[in-house]
Amino acid sequence: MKELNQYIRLSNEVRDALQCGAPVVSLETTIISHGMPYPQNVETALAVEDDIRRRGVIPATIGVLDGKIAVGLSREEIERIGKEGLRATKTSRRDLPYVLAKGLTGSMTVTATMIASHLAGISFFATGGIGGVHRQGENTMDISADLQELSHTPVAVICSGAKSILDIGRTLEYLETGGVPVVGYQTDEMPAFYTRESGFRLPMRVDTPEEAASLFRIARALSYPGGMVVANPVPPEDAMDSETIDRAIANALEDAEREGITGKEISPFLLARIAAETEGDSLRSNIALVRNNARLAADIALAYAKG
Ligand code: PSU
Ligand code: MN
Repeated sequence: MKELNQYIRLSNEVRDALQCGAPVVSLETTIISHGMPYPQNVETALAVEDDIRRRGVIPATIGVLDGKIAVGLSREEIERIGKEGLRATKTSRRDLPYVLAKGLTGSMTVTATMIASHLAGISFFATGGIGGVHRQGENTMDISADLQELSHTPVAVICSGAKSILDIGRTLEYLETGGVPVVGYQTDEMPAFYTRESGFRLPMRVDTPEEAASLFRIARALSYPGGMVVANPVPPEDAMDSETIDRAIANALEDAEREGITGKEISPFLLARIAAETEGDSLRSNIALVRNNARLAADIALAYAKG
């Protein structure tokens, strides 16, 4: 392990890869602790790492352990965060100094993973979906810090859009205001995580990893401070039926309202309800899309490294 400073360490494998300019893809841990149940969460995290390695790219799963950000978790460390589950502190930008100061076990959101990736020198990050503007967000002001981070931190996030537990239209408006390119991968539409369609068209599309890499390269050349979203729809065979998922989401939102769930608890609550109601179909779809995003992120990182 190499310490970048007192609060962040890189695994030897990640450090060596970055030192010689080899492609690296980062991965978040909130999806492990809060997004999926044990043991599927750990199995998925390890499968995703394998998917990336098989393409000759180094994976860097990122979390907070014992008061340090660890970039490149070992299998045992992934297992530890997976077993902690909801007991791990879901860590976004505002939480990070506190979690480090208290020596807590923290799982990192998209926001926190972007921060750590950038500190380490990693440009590509694969996950399932980003946070966004919540439904009723115009009243509650519940807008994920992920959206602000995307306009501040130069990391490309390869994901399947945002879940329709969120207000996808307002999420796209917010990203536009923040100057964040949101580019469809082989699609003209923003995907809605479990489904390939959301009804919201995207003004940008790329069809190859090379094109995605060139967009990122140009944004760097223009000194853009922020990152970008590469929106990669779930493979057709793993997509959910939109009626089934819409019904599950509507029921989950009602439950959340009735039980008074708000703030950082809302997304994990909705995810668990949806998985229960769809009897695991949503979990299967979730696993498939994350692995698909990891493979695409690896291909983009490879294309970027070739220059
Ligand atoms: N969306 C998902 N699964 C997740 C998350 C989002 O489909 O696990 C996690 C990600 O870590 C994301 C975070 O960064 O939730 C957003 O949380 P909030 O809305 O509290 O910012
Ligand atoms: Mn929130």
